[in-house]
Amino acid sequence: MGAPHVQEVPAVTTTPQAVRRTSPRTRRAATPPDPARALLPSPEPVRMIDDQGNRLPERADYPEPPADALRELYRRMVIGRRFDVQATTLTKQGRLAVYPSARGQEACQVGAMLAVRPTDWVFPTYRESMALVSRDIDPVEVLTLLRGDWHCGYDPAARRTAPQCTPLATQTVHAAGLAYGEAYQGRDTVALAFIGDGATSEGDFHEGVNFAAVFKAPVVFFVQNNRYAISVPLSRQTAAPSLAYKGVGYGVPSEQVDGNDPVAVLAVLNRAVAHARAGNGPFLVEAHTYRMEPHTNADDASRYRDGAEVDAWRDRDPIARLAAYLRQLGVLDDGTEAGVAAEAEAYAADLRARMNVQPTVDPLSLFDHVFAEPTPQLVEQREQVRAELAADAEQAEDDEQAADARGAHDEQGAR
Ligand SMILES: Cc1ncc(C[n+]2csc(CCOP(=O)(O)OP(=O)(O)O)c2C)c(N)n1
Repeated sequence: MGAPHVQEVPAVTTTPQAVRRTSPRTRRAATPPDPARALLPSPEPVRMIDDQGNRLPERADYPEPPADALRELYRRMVIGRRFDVQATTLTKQGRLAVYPSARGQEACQVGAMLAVRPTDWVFPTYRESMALVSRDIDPVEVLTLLRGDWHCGYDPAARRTAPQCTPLATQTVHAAGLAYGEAYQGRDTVALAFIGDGATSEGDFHEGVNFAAVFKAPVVFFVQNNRYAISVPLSRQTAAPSLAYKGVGYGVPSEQVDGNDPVAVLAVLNRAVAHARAGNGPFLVEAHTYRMEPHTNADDASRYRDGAEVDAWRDRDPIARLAAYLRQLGVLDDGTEAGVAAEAEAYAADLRARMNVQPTVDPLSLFDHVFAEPTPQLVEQREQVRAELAADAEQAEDDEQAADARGAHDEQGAR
């Protein structure tokens, strides 16, 4: 998809002095500053365009990303959605074992990838296939795990992208550790960890955030609150007014953003990444969004939510909102929109063609790369599988010879 645009923005200053807006009178009163104030998210999710794509009043704290970055965001969101639809179709054709769709979450998935540098590390969950293709990872490599062929289809070290994590929240601990290590070695790498609303109830999430805060690890914890953890609604997940408060408790500056407003998502994440890169420690962002599709192709979402709710979110579609705004800016017209749509179709056609080729996989490779030093149990299991495969192959050869012999006999009889 071409090189992602990287925008440099100032870091968030979290010193109490910087956030205190005091009149001369209150300054004289010398009220001790409240350090917690600097950590608090905005009372309402940050929005920069409304549901119809009209610009809202500018905010001094979040500079709007430049128009070329927004156009690139749009292009990648359109391709990302087409990829997502194609992947869902591949499950129906038996080409993918399972696919968790990110439809409706395009602003978050793609915005996050435009906010980080190629040298930063990304820690995705099973939901982030769209984000990974937006990071220019080959879509077939991205889907290798979900096809069940291999632990991970891309090289995590080369792509600076951890394998997609299915155990909830474990990636937050990995991100904290990696970010700490990078900073310790004097590098300005940022780690961005994706996390779902449900997974913020997991112990690992809290341990990861706490570790990053205490050791000032440059991590951006990016919570995509898509309102459901499979069938469990947000109301059963937290009583907090925003998941962003979960960062505040650990001393992490936090923000909440309209996750279907692509302009705001990119602006907020740009700032969060700049904050972490500048050595100020972690930052937590909660994006309010919605999972338009079932949890995976194996789920029936109509059993726990009604169609009216889904329809209401359809009206806040992030791609339509951004397209409307870009038209107002004068950087999108019918021609460019058609060009992007054609590019997305070609992308899906190429993915389809390559996913329709049956892969050849060595069953014994299942045991590779699980541990640097395989455990005795793994060595034993590997040997067991090897022996079974060898016995199967021998049996198949015997069967073939017997069939040949029968064939030759029948032929003689017929003469
Ligand atoms: C430790 C652990 N517990 C339970 C599960 C089963 N599980 C898979 S996805 C999921 C829901 C997660 O919801 P959320 O964190 O909101 O992310 P989303 O799927 O909505 O992106 C659960 C409970 C798991 N994968 N790992």
